[in-house]
Amino acid sequence: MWEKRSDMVVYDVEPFNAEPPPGALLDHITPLDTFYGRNHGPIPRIDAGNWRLRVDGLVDRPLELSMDDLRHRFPQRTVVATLQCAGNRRADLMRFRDIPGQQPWGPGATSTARWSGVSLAKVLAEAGLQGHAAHIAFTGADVSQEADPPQPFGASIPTAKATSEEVLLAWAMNDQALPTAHGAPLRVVVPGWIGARSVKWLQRITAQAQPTDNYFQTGYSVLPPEADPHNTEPGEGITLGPITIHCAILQPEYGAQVPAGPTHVTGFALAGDDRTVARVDVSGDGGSTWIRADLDAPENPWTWQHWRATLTLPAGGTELVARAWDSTAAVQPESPATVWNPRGYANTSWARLYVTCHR
Ligand SMILES: Nc1nc2c(c(=O)[nH]1)N[C@H]1C(S)=C(S)[C@@H](COP(=O)(O)O)O[C@H]1N2
Ligand SMILES: [Mo]
Repeated sequence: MWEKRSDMVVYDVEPFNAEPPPGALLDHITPLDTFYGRNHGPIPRIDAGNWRLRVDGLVDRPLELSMDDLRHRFPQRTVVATLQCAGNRRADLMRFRDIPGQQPWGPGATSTARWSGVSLAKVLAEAGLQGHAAHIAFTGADVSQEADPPQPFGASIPTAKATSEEVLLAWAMNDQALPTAHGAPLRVVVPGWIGARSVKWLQRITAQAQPTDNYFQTGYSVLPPEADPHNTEPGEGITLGPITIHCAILQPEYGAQVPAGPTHVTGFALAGDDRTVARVDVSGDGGSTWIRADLDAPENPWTWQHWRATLTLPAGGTELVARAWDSTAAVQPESPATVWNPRGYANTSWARLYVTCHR
């Protein structure tokens, strides 16, 4: 049903949560069978023929659109964009301090696709957004028992982002029909923002004055380190939206045995929102000395950039480290201790990984 490669790292089967091994993410575009999956409920059964998208709330002309309407009444648009879960690289936070009840994602809760559909901006324009419509809320068809109370998965983004041309209602991924696992018949893609805002199995779009009160909107927030994630005060967390600069090492993999001497190190960096990656440095000695990695040019602000470097590693155990800067010169914080938070989101700290080198 999930149609994934056999070497996925599977955290849960139902709801399905799985990431590919890091070495599978070296391609610019991630194949469909390799793309990570992140779910909070069972896949809903949707008959695409009877399915309708409702657009309502603070609009002049509420809409009900079929897939045919979407395909024929609006210009089609394709955007390459990386999708990344806010829990990406949580495992590195958990090595610093445990985070009970959360999946220990590695760097692979990140994947890139060529998404096709229509710009959300065009659909909102047809509905006629009213002046006080400050947020655009999305509701999926899957009902999550993880929510309190159980409810469909939902999210919202500010109107300024929602009316940017790159935000899509997508029905195709890598020029193929959007797989059921990734939200067919229609999903939102919010390039440069945490994956949780890219609602799958989309059913309803609502223009409103406030952010959505859906459980998952504030669920995906960074709480202060001392907060109890099961008993939070309103406004205690910082609700996540745009991704911030970070990177990951994909090769070699954590704990690998490699020959001493010149070793190729590769990874990706992702700046998020409207920024690009400007520089990546790599160290083969735990951060004492650094070299500048060779960095791919940005395709657009919302897509990862791969980088590579050759480090000369001595025999024995060593720590590989990578750190990235974005186009505003913001740089990653050094330690997981700086960014640790009770739900384990947005680990932007330097990428670190131990390898053993043999002669
Ligand atoms: N309807 C719905 N949309 C959803 C989710 C979900 O559980 N239900 N998970 C979100 C999260 S947290 C992420 S990271 C991405 C993952 O998208 P993918 O499974 O296509 O990789 O989808 C988002 N959209
Ligand atoms: Mo996510």
